[in-house]
Amino acid sequence: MSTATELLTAIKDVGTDSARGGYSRHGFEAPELELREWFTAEAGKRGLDVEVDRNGNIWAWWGAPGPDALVTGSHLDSVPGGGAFDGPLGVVSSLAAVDALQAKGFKPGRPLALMVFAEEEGGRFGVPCLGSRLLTGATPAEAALALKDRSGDTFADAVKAAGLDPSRVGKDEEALSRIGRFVELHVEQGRGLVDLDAPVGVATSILAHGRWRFRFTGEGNHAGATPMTSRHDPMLPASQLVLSARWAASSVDGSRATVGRIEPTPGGTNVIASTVDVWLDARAPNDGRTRSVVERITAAAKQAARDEGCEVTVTEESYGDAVHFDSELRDEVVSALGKAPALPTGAGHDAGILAGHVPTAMLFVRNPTGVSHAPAEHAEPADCEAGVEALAKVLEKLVG
Ligand code: HGY
Ligand code: MN
Ligand code: MN
Repeated sequence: MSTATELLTAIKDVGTDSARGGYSRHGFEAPELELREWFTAEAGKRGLDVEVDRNGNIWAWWGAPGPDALVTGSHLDSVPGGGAFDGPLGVVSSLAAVDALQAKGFKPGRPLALMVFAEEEGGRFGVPCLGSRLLTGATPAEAALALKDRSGDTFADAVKAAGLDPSRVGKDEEALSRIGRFVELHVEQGRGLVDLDAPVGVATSILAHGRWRFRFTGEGNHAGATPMTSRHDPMLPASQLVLSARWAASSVDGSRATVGRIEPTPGGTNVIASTVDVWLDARAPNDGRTRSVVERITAAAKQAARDEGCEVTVTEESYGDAVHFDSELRDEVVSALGKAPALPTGAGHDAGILAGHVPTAMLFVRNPTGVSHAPAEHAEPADCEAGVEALAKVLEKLVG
């Protein structure tokens, strides 16, 4: 029997990133593949039957696979320089919850599976929740297979290297039909539970959120030989985009807009860039507000491009509307816990993708600082164990 903290400790050295700090465990790269093998071995130790679906999502079955299963799980991939808990806490907690239930001789009354979703962060191929989006058909196979990482490898290359058949990637009706209800445990990404003084909470909703790539094209030239009056420098409208993200989001209640990634080409210190790619992450409580924030930012970026004599193209790389979790399941989860606060999240999850197909709930574990997507992300061992206890209670109630 293992605790969540013991299981996290077992993988603490996998995918550490000495340059960025924290972890870089990108989908289907060596560290994440190592974690997949680790999870498969841990599931086998617990007598779970493991299979990998056509999209690279792992299913570990307690008992025979079957319809109307209760499924729980999360992801093992990380953002670049991410924390130790975002994703893995949900995965290790599902293993530890199985330990707790097996230790008391519990036997599921219906099929129960633990899942590890592929490429949840979109840290390698740019589309978040890619494994659950493919499973549900939210992302078409051909679009996914053509996605490229920074080194030019495609998602097709990655799944093939992981031993999967790219020609089978795509909506998986049969697998999806097995899921009766889905519950994901996740470290909270925010301070809601700190403010509520509770170790565990239940999710109410997820912000609408999307990612857009802006490509600014100007005139590459020499940094020293080009007079300031003769430039078409794409870095200027790119900079305007960054600044407008801040004021546009600050002017729309509850919204967030972030630029965390800018890639100039060619990227020389003494070179005026020819193009600059900028990725915008924008989120808000509903579709209308999200679109309004992105429209304001886009208008400012296009005006700045015109002023600098540059071109700009905008590509929507992913979008998901706001998610409101199934209230009946949420109430069942809260009643299984006796009492637990319900709170929203600004972070996206595979549970948000599945929520459009099956009743879905999320459990959050307190994060003392609220920091996430950074090495400082943390959850106290006692709160992690409270999360395992809560998940075990929910599983027992829902599959008993
Ligand atoms: O970006 C998100 O909100 C999630 O962590 N993938
Ligand atoms: Mn994340
Ligand atoms: Mn996550």
